[in-house]
Parts: sequence; structure tokens; C-alpha cells
Amino acid sequence: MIVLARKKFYITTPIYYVNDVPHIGHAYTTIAADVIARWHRLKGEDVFFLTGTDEHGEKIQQAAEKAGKEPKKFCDEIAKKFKDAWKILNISYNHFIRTTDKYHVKAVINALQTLYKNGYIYKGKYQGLYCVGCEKYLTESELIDGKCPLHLKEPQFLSEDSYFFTLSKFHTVLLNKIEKDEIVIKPEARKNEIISFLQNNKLEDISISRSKVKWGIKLPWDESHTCYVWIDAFLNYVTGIGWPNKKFERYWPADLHLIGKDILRVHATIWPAELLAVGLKVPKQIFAHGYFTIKGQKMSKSLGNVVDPVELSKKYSVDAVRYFLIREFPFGEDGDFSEEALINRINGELVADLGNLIYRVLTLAERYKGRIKGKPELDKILDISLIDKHMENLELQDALGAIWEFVRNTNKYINEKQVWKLEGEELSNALYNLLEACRIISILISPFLPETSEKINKQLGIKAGKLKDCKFRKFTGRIKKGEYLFKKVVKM
Ligand code: ME8
Repeated sequence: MIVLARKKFYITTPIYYVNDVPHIGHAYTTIAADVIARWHRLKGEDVFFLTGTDEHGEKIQQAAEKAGKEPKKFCDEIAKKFKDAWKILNISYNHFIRTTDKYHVKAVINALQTLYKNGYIYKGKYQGLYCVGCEKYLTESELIDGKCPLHLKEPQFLSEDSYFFTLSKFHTVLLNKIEKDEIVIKPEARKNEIISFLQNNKLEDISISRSKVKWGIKLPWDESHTCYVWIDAFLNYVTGIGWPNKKFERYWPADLHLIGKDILRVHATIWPAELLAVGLKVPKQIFAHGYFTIKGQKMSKSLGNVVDPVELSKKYSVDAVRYFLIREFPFGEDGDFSEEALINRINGELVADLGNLIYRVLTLAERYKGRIKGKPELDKILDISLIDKHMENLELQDALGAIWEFVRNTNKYINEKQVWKLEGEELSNALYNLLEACRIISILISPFLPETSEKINKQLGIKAGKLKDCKFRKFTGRIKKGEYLFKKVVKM
């Protein structure tokens, strides 16, 4: 007998800086990654989903000083806040990496040693404008009115001895790999941006050490310098699955690095170059989603408009927040967040479409005392391969849209058939179709709305299914109607 190995799927999120608590932007990437990871599990794949926190460097050192705390203790506290938030938001990561974890630090030292030994590092002097918010040197042309366009602060002029990584050596190979889709960059427009950047600019060597920053991993050959935080941080994607231990080969290269557009350029240049220099394969795919604003404004502490995903979930339910974030914004494009839009989705789609459907079907089914059997009819309006295609193309909004089409059409079926007026075989047949549709809907929504899917399964008296179970077959559940799935939000 030939036993085929299960297909693997390795997905990562950025590791978030612990200078501040998680906000809705972090939650967006992490929820999207969770939805994708759960979808691949539903397909029976061997999924590894990695997330975590980025804890070294000047930005964190300064934040700890400001809070009057020793850096490690400060990191412990904030990293816990990320873990707690992901627990509340039902994030099914396989591992949460912290760059202060001992195994990571050890592996980074190992990688630095390899880079040094392989001749990719040399000593020089760095002079330039450094933005602590970005944790990187900026060129004059990147500044707007002398300020970093992202952090709206003037960068500091720094001049220091530094070790350099020979990024320039990788210019041509990176451009080739991106053009040939050996590293797939999505969406297409972002790929073109990177290609045009590489065609119009020569990659320069980058400084990878700081002598003035104490909070970081020391360079093994010169302990008076600490490692540049990005060089350390990128390696999480391999150390988080065990590198340099050989077991990491099960999952590497990553199938998908999911990130925001703000950090695409470094992911498309420094990261693959670092991998090549260490002698590892490059990732298969990087997807950069858009950024969202809050009621048209940039989210910032000073504007006081930072949205806390945990608070939002407490107010409206976790699944409502998950649903909204995926359904509202085309994945890859920028979007604008507002609570009004969230409420509209809850009332118009979760309550009116899904909640209503489950309640109506279970009410009708509970009333019926006979055996439920019939012939599939609703299967004609369900296209699983289309939903899967959207998921594979990372068109998350469209996938959820296609599932919702089925929810709406199932509701329509009740109205058109006037199921409440049917009797005997006709009623049994309609209920069979409706219950099977609800069972399949529960499977399809499970990556997006895991809690709701569990509630539906309980009411239908069935176990959680896989994607292969999304076919109309015999209905074998034991129905027990429960509460409404969602509550209508009354606008004040
Ligand atoms: O950049 N809209 O960490 P970070 C959408 N530590 N997504 C947003 C967002 C917004 N307004 N704001 C943040 C770092 N994000 C590094 C990464 S990886 C090796 C190191 C999300 O805490 C989005 O995913 O600044 C973005 O890329 C990420 O948070 C930046 O998180």
C-alpha cells in the first residue's frame, strides 16, 4: 500500500513589535492568516501557522525605558497581551515565537556566524538618517518635509562604526526570482512596484549592527555590537519551525508570508537575500495586504483613534469582528474602518441572513416528527470549487461572498417553497435539503466564524466536518434548537 504524505502548508504573520499593545491592524493580518490556516486544515493539509513578537532593538529599548521597566520584563508583559488577544480572537496558531526565546537567539547567532564566515559581512562606517519608528535608515528622497512619512518624526542623524551585509550582491538574483515568480509577490500591483523599484534603484549594502543599542543579540565575533533588529526578526520564520534542526525541512520554504504593505520591500529584498546568504531556500509567496484608516484618518495614539480588537470583540462578539474584517475589505487593498460599517454587516448579514436561516430551519425541523429524507436540490446552487479557488487565490472577501450567496439562496428556497405550508414527503424533502445546506454552511464558515460553526453543529447535533464532507448526503444529526446566533445591534 502506498501512503501519500499529507500536503504541508506553512503560513506566517509578521512578528509584531512589543513597543505597544495589539491593535486592529495586527488583528487584521492575524485573523486573515488564521482563516487561511483553518481553510487548509479543512482540506486535510498538514498546516503550520506561526505568529509571534519582535522584541529587540532601539524602539523596544526606548519603550521599556519610558515605561520605567527592564526590557525583558517589559517584553514579557506586552507579549502576553498579544497572546491573550489572540486567544480571545480564536487564533489557531501552532507556535508563538518571541525573538527573546533562547532557541531563537542561539539560531540567530549561528546564522550571523555563517554570514560572516561566508564573506557576506564587512566592517565600515555608517552615516545616515535613522528612523527609530521604522527601525531603519531612510534616504533623503524618502522623507516628506524632512520627516519620516510613516512616523511623522524627523529621523536622527547617526554616524557609527558598523558591520554591513552585502545586499548589493543579490540585486540581480532577487530581481530574476521575483520576475520569474520563484518568489511570488501578490497582489500583482505590489509585485510590479517591487520590480520597478529594483529596475530603477541599485540595492545597497545595509548596516546590520549597532554599537549604541544594548537591547539586542550580540554579534558573535564582536560583542560590542548588537544585531540589527530586522536581521534578527526575519529569522523567526525559520527558527519558529526548528531551524537549524533538520526538522524544519518539513515546512520550509514557507508557502505564504502574510504581511502588510508597509513591510513588503524589506520582505522582498533583505529577507530572501539573507536566506540565500545563509544557504537556505527562498519563500514561495509573499502577500502584502492593504492598510486601513479609521474613519478616514491614520490610526495613531496621538489622534486617540487606535481600535482595540479585544474591546471590539467584547462589544460585538469575536465572530462578528472576524466576519467584518474579512468581508468588508478586498484583501490586498486599503480600507477604512468604522463601527457603523461593522454594525451594518452584523444586522444585515449575520443576523438577517445566517442567524435567521439557522433559526428558521431548526424551528421547522423541530416541529416535524417524521423521518427526514429527500433528494438533493440545493446542491445545484453550491459551487465549492469556486469558493476554494477564491481561497487559493487569497480572495478572502470573494470566498466569503460566495458562501453568503449560498446562505441567501437557501433562505430564498424556504420562501419560494413556502416550506411552512408543506406537508408529508414534500416537507421531508425540503427539510432534508435545508438541514444538509446548514450542515455544509457550518463547515464552510468554520475558518471564518469558528465559534458560530460550533454553535450550529451543536444545534444540528453533528460533529465538525471537513471540506470533503461538503456534499449532500444522508442527514444524520439530532436536532436541538438553541438561541439565536447573533443579536441585532440597536444603533444609539
Ligand atoms: O513591522 N492596517 O511590526 P509592527 C492593516 N516587527 N494592517 C496593519 C496596520 C493597519 N493600519 N497597522 C499594522 C513590524 N498592521 C515588524 C515586523 S516581521 C519579520 C517584523 C499590521 O508591529 C500589518 O501586518 O509594526 C503590518 O505589516 C504589521 O501590522 C506591522 O506590525
